[in-house]
Amino acid sequence: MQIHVINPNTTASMTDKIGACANRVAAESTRIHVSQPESGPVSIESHFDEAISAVGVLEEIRRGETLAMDAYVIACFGDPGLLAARELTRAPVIGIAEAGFHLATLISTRFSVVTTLSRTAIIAEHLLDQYGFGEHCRRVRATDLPVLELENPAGNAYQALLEECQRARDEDGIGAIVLGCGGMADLTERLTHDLQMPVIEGVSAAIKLAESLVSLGLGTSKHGDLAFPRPKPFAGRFADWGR
Ligand code: 5HY
Repeated sequence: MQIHVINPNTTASMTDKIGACANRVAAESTRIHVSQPESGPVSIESHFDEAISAVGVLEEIRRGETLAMDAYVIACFGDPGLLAARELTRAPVIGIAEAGFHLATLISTRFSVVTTLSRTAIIAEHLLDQYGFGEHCRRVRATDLPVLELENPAGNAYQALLEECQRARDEDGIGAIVLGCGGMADLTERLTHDLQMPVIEGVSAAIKLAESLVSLGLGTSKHGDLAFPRPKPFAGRFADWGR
């Protein structure tokens, strides 16, 4: 089984970290391909960043389709371009936010999300409502860490994240925590140990969900809104995207 993991931002160290996490949890028979768009923001921290990164995600899906991938993972907590990506393939496409939410509701009645900047918390709240998990999530908390602070080994990102998770554990009446950034993929075990509470990060969750769907022969439905886009000419820089 071949799974294409896409880091929608253009920071290679974060792409490597996400790839290492995916390889750590993937089944023996699963082959992980990891990539990032050639163009786009080094980190995704706003609606604007998301909109631009979504085009990069679609470029990577189009490339993956030429390599016959069995599934795709969008490894940014805003799940940028998720539905558009599903239109381009029969393979399952899993966003790490949606995957994290699904697993959290399987092991806890209520969970909280701990993410990066407070300005991106609203994006997670929109996704919770869009996916129908609003009732299950008690709170989306922000550490106000810029995304790339997670790439700074000398920084105090871990301590800031741990303290916000401790507040969530002690104040929100929850049974689990979902980490709100692909760049937190390598912190799960340590946080789980230090918090003594289930901590879920989306990259691992998405890999296991993708493997389950593929092994069940389930892919993106082509009936209804996720059918392939209707063929039409595209102008300008997207001219070769026309079908
Ligand atoms: C992410 N940004 O997972 C999101 C996190 C966020 O570049 N990778 C990013 O803050 O929404």
